[in-house]
Amino acid sequence: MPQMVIHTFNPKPEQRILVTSDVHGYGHWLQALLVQSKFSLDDILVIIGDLIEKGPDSLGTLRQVVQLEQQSNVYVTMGNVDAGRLQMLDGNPAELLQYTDFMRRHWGGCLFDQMAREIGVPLETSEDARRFCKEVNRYFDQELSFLRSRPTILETPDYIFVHSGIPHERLWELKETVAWPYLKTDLFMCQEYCFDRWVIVGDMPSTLYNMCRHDCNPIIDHQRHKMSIDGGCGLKVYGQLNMLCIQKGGFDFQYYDNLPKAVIQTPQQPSADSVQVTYLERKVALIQKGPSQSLVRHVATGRELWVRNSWLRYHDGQWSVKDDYTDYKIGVQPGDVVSVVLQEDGDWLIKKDGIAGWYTGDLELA
Ligand SMILES: [Mn+2]
Repeated sequence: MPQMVIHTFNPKPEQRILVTSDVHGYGHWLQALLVQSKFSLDDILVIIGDLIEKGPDSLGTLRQVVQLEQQSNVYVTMGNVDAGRLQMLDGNPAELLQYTDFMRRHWGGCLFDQMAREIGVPLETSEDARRFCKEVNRYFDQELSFLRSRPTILETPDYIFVHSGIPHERLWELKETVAWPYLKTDLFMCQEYCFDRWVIVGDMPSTLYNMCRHDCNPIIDHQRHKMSIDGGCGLKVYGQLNMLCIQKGGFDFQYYDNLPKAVIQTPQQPSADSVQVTYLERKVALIQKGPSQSLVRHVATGRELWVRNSWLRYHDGQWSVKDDYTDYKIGVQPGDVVSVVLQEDGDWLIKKDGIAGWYTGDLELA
């Protein structure tokens, strides 16, 4: 069980603090975002956990961050996924094998898969898995020691950085407890506690809090002093890697995604009202089936929306959406440069300023 560890640092007054989280194997996005935000030795960089899994290169990303962290101005905390993989290496090899197999089928691979290939150990049988667990610590000592030594919490006089959340600010009471509740907590932004210092978390894509549309931008709660910055990098087709910039007590942010860019040709007014259904509460009731879209009622909220039929699933007498869905129509002007997420029945799902929605006009791919 990972133990709660707190590290402290003191930024200089006026020093810029850049904060990102949940890189999930997208090291090349992190690199692009560091260039985009002009990160230098004058700044501080904080990465709030979940470096690996789901993206294309977990091992490469881990190594990239190991290198980066050798700079004295870079701080990296533990994420639940990072901690989960470390626990698997110390646990039952059969479980590790089962997990690797699952990740190969659903995500095209994982950290263990990459590591096994690099050592040249197959990872197919329980005998292989036992051998892998023995060899892996020796071969990947630098990477795994780095991951094992990540703190749970980073604190400064004004900020607390933690992967998923904390129940209150009395950090001394949390010391030497099990770290799990702070690496994985439910809906931290909905929890009532108000903090004096700002608490900044990742872990859950911020869009999952939004009832109306796909919004990947950080959520800033000025009343409770907390902020959720996970842009859904690697987890959402419309996701992005967010970089929060803290300077002189103010907040600003940038993001990176590598979606194709396009120029808007036709103006479109935004929807006055819209609904987002996410995988957290995906059940819907069918009201009216149409040829390409159907009218449904979202079971959790009672709100009605039209859903494209290709997003609808029927299983065991229950309708649901296969993935996050919104009926939001995005507001755009000719000349706007947008990211193109996907095309469906001649309509586009596009993203502008971190918010994704449907567009029925013409666009020109850049
Ligand atoms: Mn996480």
